[in-house]
Amino acid sequence: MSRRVRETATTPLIERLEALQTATELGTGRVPEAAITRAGAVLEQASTRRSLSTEHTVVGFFGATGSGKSSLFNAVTGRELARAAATRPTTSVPMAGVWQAEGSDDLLDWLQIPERHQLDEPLGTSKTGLLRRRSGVASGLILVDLPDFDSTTAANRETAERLAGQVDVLVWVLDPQKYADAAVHHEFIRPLAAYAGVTLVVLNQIDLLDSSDRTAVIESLRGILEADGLRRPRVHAVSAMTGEGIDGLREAIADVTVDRSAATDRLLQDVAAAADGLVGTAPSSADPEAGLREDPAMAIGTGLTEPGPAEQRRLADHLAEAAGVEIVVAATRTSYRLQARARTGWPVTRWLSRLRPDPLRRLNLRSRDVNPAVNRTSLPAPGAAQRAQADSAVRAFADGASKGAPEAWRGSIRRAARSSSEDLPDALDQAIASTDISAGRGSWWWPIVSVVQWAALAVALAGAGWLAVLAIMGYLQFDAPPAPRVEGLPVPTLMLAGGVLLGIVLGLATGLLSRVAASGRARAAGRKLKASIAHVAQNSVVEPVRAEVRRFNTFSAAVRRARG
Ligand SMILES: Nc1nc2c(ncn2[C@@H]2O[C@H](COP(=O)(O)OP(=O)(O)O)[C@@H](O)[C@H]2O)c(=O)[nH]1
Ligand SMILES: [Mg+2]
Repeated sequence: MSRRVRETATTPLIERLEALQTATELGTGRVPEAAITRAGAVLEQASTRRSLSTEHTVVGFFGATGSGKSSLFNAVTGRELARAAATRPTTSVPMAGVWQAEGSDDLLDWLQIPERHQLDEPLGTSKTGLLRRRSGVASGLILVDLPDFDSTTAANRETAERLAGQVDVLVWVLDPQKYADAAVHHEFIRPLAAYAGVTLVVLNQIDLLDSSDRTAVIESLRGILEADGLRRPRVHAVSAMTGEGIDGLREAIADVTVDRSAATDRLLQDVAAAADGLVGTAPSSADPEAGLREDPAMAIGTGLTEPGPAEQRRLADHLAEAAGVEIVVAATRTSYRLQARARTGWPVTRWLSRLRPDPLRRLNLRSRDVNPAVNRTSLPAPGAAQRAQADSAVRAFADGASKGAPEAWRGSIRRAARSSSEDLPDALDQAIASTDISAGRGSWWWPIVSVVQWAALAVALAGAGWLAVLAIMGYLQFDAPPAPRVEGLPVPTLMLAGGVLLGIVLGLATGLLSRVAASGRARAAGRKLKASIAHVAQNSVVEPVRAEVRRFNTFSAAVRRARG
């Protein structure tokens, strides 16, 4: 039964490890390398620890030189195994006392503890016999005496630090002289405060305190521990020398061992801390809580919203501006009007309009015979200003999309937005070149007006010719027949004046009409060009940003699950 209970009890750990795995994979290349490395180490450590023995609980004694770790080890085991000393050399190699040694070898190898003592006695005196009595089944306890955390020998410190990262239960051994030592608290207890659930605090050498001072010292220590981040810490006041309080400590150790959940609890804590590190700025092993403090809660808590149509439109508008769509639109308008005048203007003056070059042709946007797919415009190459404009539009879009995300992800979303910034100006130019803006296409009414213009000119010329013939005949003293009259006015004069007047009036009228039509053309061209630009923006900027936002959302969901 206990096995089944244990298996279901480890399921949340497996889920959270998987979540951490996912978050680590998704965060790679995004969040700081150190956090990824740390999460990777936690994943590896968890899988190793779980593959070793779940039957054993590793309890380590940590503390400063002379606090009494070795003495306490002896007192708890009831055997003089460890060398306790007032002067150096102090403990330099970790030593383990093992209850139920079977199956513990690999675990001890992994912990790199060479010195092992098999202990068959129930934990403590036969009177207490706690482990055996409580569990009913044999429970594995591995008690470890460690070198000093503040050892002057670097190798000793490293051993202690390494094992602080590996054991299932941390026991802080303090003494009345140094219990308030700032270095101990800041450098060791505080950074490991997240492990409060698997931490025991022992105030050793209590025999050195008058009974009247004890409560005050214990209260003071509790206050400091709370400030370290250990919530409602319980302090075991003991004396390794007199044996006072040792039974209570044994009982506390037996409790966590019988539970067999310490290993899992510790790993859950490791996973949560690693997940915190993944959303922090630059968590270091010296300050694993950096992530917690910097918590950019909102985006991690809820994920980001993918950029919507309004943001996309704004981006496209800015890019269109930077790409020179307005220039093309203006050219479309002018081009139409020039052509309209050339085709429908008063024939006598329409040649004048040919003196002005067609702006669309100058932009290389009128050559219909060139394959538009490979066509290039001759729009002025984007200058620094336009480039800056396009860049800032892309940046604004990325910043909007990443708002609330941790800095590292804001950077990665910005990078995604700029992933094709090299090719963006070209792509935009291409989009303009390949958009059909009806360049060079006339209007249905042009030929009609043209015919009328030519007819009017012909009538005027006929009138003028007629008048000329009459004038020449008069000059030569021929008797010319009088010109017919309408309403008292001579017909040839009417033809000349009427034809010229019609041509001019019609020219003015079509000028107005072509102005209106040109605006319509320009608007339509603007719409089409913006649609093309929007398409490019979609492929080069919006989609990459979307993908990265989705990646972040999956990442933050995984972090939430890993945090539990
Ligand atoms: N008075 C008193 N001295 C102790 C107690 N525990 C340890 N000591 C002494 O403190 C010194 C250092 O002890 P040791 O166990 O080597 O400390 P460690 O460096 O933390 O392993 C030794 O001289 C011990 O005899 C205690 O509870 N009371
Ligand atoms: Mg020692």
